[in-house]
Amino acid sequence: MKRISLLSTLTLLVVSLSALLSAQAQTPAPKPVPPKAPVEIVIQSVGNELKFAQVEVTMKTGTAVRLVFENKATAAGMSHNVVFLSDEEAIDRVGLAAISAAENDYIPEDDAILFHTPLAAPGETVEVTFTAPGPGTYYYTCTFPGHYVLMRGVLNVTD
Ligand SMILES: [Cu+2]
Repeated sequence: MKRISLLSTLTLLVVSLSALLSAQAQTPAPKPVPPKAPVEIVIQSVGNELKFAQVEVTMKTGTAVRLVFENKATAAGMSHNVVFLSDEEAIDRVGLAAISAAENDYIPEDDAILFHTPLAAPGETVEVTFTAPGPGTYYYTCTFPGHYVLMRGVLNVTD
């Protein structure tokens, strides 16, 4: 009598376990959230001038950004980059220091440098990806020798 009752308890347990397992198998797996594609921002230089076509760009804080820089120059030696800086005063300091940083593609050591593109030869397109910093006003310049004097822009990061 006792043996039968144990056997039926076991059977019941096995039945409920398999029911539970099959119920789990039928539950659809949660859809993976696709990573957000980065927002693309394009900055160009103007012909053979020392000028950015876009002198102000705006983005939301925390946004994944793919910044594309198109060097529209055709004249030899008109290489450019886009170097983002934490404050306006840093433009002159970094621009001057860059003159002696040829071995590092004119990117000097400076804490104010947030991110930068590689150096683009005339006609070349380069890019850099980054996460937009905290809300505030930032600046960008070209650090190819002498260009910082004229090539400047403002990056606005909003909440
Ligand atoms: Cu330049």
